Formats: sequence, structure tokens, C-alpha cells
Amino acid sequence: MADFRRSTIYQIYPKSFYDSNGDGIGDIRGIIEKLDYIKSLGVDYIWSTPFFVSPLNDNGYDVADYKKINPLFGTMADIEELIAKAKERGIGLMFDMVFNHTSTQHEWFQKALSGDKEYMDYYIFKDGDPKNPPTNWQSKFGGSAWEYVPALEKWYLHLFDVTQADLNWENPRVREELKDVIRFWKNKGVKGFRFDVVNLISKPNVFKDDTLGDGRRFYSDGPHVHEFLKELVADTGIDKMITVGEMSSTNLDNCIRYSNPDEKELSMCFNFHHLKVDYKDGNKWELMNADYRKLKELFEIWQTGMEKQNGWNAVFWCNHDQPRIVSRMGDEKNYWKQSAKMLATCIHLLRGTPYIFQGEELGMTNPGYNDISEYRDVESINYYNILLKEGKTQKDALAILEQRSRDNSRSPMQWNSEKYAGFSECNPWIGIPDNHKYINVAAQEQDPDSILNYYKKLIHLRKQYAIIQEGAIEFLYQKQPEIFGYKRLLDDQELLVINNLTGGEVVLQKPVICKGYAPLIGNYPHEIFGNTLETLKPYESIVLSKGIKSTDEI
Ligand code: TEU
Ligand code: CA
Repeated sequence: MADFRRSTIYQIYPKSFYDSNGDGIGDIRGIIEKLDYIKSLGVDYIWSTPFFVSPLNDNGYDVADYKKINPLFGTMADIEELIAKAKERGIGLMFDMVFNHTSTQHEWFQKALSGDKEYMDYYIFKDGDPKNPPTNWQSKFGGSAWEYVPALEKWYLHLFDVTQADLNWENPRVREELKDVIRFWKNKGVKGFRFDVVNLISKPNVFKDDTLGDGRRFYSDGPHVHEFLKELVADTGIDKMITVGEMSSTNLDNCIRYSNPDEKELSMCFNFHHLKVDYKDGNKWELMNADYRKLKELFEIWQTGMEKQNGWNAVFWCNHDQPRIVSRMGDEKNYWKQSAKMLATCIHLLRGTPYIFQGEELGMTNPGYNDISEYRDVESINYYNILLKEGKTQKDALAILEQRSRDNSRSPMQWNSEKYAGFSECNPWIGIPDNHKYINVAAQEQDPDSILNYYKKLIHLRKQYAIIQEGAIEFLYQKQPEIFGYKRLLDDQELLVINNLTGGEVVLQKPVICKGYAPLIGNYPHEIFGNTLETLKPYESIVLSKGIKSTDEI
């Protein structure tokens, strides 16, 4: 399997990818049927979000059995076929391990509920006054992070939904159970793993109120997290596989430790700081335009910080929890194509492993759901009610959801211009935007200038050029917020990446002297450069190269 430094990863949300049996819900056979499409992108791995047995209160992030497939999505035979057929195409599967919590329907939690002491110790139960939770910590989905169980006269911790109970990693038996899950899937031929909110697994020794916040500072990158990860990795031998940890409210120092190869923890980390630059005062539910100065600063801190200490970033704009990037930081109305390509360029030539979320390669947009009945996500529905309680009008609350809901990424993959976008033969579980008539795979495969073909070129470039995989990075135009510019360097080779983040023409504070450079890729028709490059068109990306060498594989 390809080295993670030269790989690009494609993320699939099975429920919304392709429905093979006409029940309106995407499934595993649907992924199998679309493997040739995935192969045509040139990606090396597929990360699929969970399809294990689950009540789906959080669409599979509430696992009730880690070793069984939810019949809604298919069977174990389907999964085995998927792994085998992907392998035939040189694509590895990465499975999503949700190890911070289980569904309350999991057998372990059910045994705990019945008062079985052994299993109660699998979770975080605390005594306390039935009217007063043990701490003031808040669930990430709104409300208290504690739920009272009258029969046990105890509270249990749930950092997410009330049906997602946090596991007690201090208990060695829990850690053994989870290692067993990894071994099970490794034996089935899975090539890598994504670990859900894995920096939240280690809770503090003492549980106390957070007078400054919602409790996260006590359990994010918690006291034993590195120890637990090292043990999990060593005992399952996954240090030779590709692994990525999803890190919630983390920091650079911890991510260096998670991803530096000498530490033998993970291959790389996701962090979300760059996706909070449009949160007003850090609040996701307060709308604000993206602060580009902040965005650039964060990229610089993380890129150069990780490089200095040999850490590795997962680089991405989109996933199943995030709004669509072209709607968020581009201009889907006036510069749809240009801005989608520009945003792709920003990410794909950075130091790190790029992730593409299904449909991103088409420039899929937020679906524009504008009635609460169109929403499916537990977080969106909870926050809608919270916003109303706080005094927002329905209209204002819906305007916020329309931009911030996780359902923005979960509308069905747009395969063609037919009634259900070629996703299904019947009305799907969640609505399809009208723009599938022109934003779809079939149309873009035909068009050499499409966003889809641009993504394919970027994926190919990473494979082809060592400078993209391993080059050092230096940032440019730090004082000019409209311009996201950086240089990659390897020996005497150079790559110059310049992006206009805005919809206006921008005059570069410092013109680029083009002598000796050749254009590599860009989102406007190539022009013959003069000696200098002085202005960028709206959302323009220009990538220039000097002396770059192709790796031998291509
Ligand atoms: O997400 C973790 C997480 O904290 C978020 O990205 C979350 O969606 C955000 O805080 C909401 O504002 C992971 C999964 O990606 C997500 O789908 C799950 O719901 C969550 O963990 C719980 O397993
Ligand atoms: Ca189906």
C-alpha cells in the first residue's frame, strides 16, 4: 500500500453515497458498485464512516456491536467483498473506530444498566444527587454531559448524545476489548483506521466543575492519552498501517506527539482550528464571515510547527460534520468552479495527507434545507431547539442551521441529473438539492475543465512529485489577507502556490518574478506569463514550478 505521505484519501459516508437496493439509503454494495469511479480519481485509500450495528441516533457513531454490520447497510460478506475488490484496484480500506464511547444499546452498557459491577466499570458512572449532575460539563450536542439512571442511583458521562456513553479507558479490560476489535478488522484485510475523537479518551482523575468553560480543558488530550495510544498501537501492530486520529480542541504539541513516527502512536491527525475561523467568538452557532488572516495564521502555525518536529497533518476542508467548503469559503453563485478549484489547490499542495469528502470533488454545495423537517442530524435538531429557547426566531435559527448544520455534508452524492441524482431509485432519507441537475459526476466526467478533473490532476501531481510529498514549506504574503501563498522546497526544486481567497481582483503586494518558473496547474486558462505576475483574478490559483522532478513510479 502506498506510503501515507504520497497518498490521497477519499472519505465515504455510506448512507449518502450510493443506494444499490432502492430503499433510499446508501449501502455497502453501493460502494462496491462505485469502486471504478473511486479508482478513476486516483486515490489510495477509502475511509468509510461507521456501518456497524447501531441504532443510528448519531448515524453510526453510536456503535452497538463493533464486529457486526448493520443490516441496513449490508452483510459481513458485502464488507469482505468490498475489501477484496478495493484491493484488486490498489485501494486500501480504512475503518472508523469509535472508541471514546459506545451506544447505550451496546451489550456492555446494557449489562452495566442491569447492575453488573464488572460492566459498570466499562463506563464512567458517578454517584450524586439526582437533581445535580456530578459536574457542569456540557455535551458537545448541547445540554448536560451527564445522565441519571434512577435504578442505579448513578450518573453516567456522555460527551456526545445521551445514547453515547463514554468508555472508561482507565479499565484495562476496556482497552483489551478495543484491541480485540482492531485485530478482528485487521484480520479481515483492512489497511488502516480512523479513530473518532481519540484525544478525548483519557478523563482526569478528579471530576470537577469547569468554571471557565464546558469541561473540555479537563479531558481533551487528557492525562494518559499518549500512554493509551502507544499501548493500543503496540499491542495490535498497527504502527505499520495508516492511521489517523480525529483530535477535538487539541493543540500543536500534542499533535506532534500523536504523529511523530518515533512516538509510535498514529500516522497523522485531524485538527479543526482552521474550520473555526468563521465562528463568532468561537461559537459555531453565531454566524460570521471567515477571518482570512486567522485562517492563514493557523495554517502557517500548524504546517511549520509539524514540519519542525516531524509531525504529520491530515489536510482537509470537508467531512461529514462540516458544511460544504465551496458554500462556506467560496462563491457558489458567481464563481462556483473557480472558487472550488482554488480551495482544492490551497489544501492539496500543502505538507500533509489530503482528504476528499464525497462530492467535494464535484464542488457540491450546501443543500439549502430551509425547513426543520428537512434536517436529520441530532446535533442540528438539538441546537435548533436551544437557539429557539435562547430567543432566536425560527427564521434566524433556520438561517444558522442552513450554514452550520452537519446535514450540509450529508445530502446524497450527485451522480447524474436524474430525479434522485442517480443516488437511488426512490426518495432518499435526506433531501437532494436541485443543483444536481448540473453538479453531478456524469456531467463532470465529460468536461475536461470540470472541478472533478481538476481534483484528479491534483491527486496525480502528489503521486508524481516528491516535492509535494516531502518538500519543506514556507509561507508567503503573510501581510496580505486575501492571498494564501506558500512555497514548497526540495533540494534545488521549488513550487510556488498562490491563491486569491476573494471574489475581487487582487494586486499582489509583491509581484512574482516569473523568470525560470513554469506553470504547473491553475484555475484560469493558462496565459503566457510576462516577466512578472502582478494581479490575480477572482479566486485565482496559480502554481509555478522550478526544476521539479518526477518520482520514478509514474
Ligand atoms: O466528531 C467529533 C466532533 O466533536 C465534531 O466534529 C462534532 O461534529 C462537532 O463538535 C459538532 O459541532 C466525531 C464524528 O466525526 C461525529 O460525526 C460524531 O458525531 C462524533 O465524533 C461522536 O462520535
Ligand atoms: Ca440501500
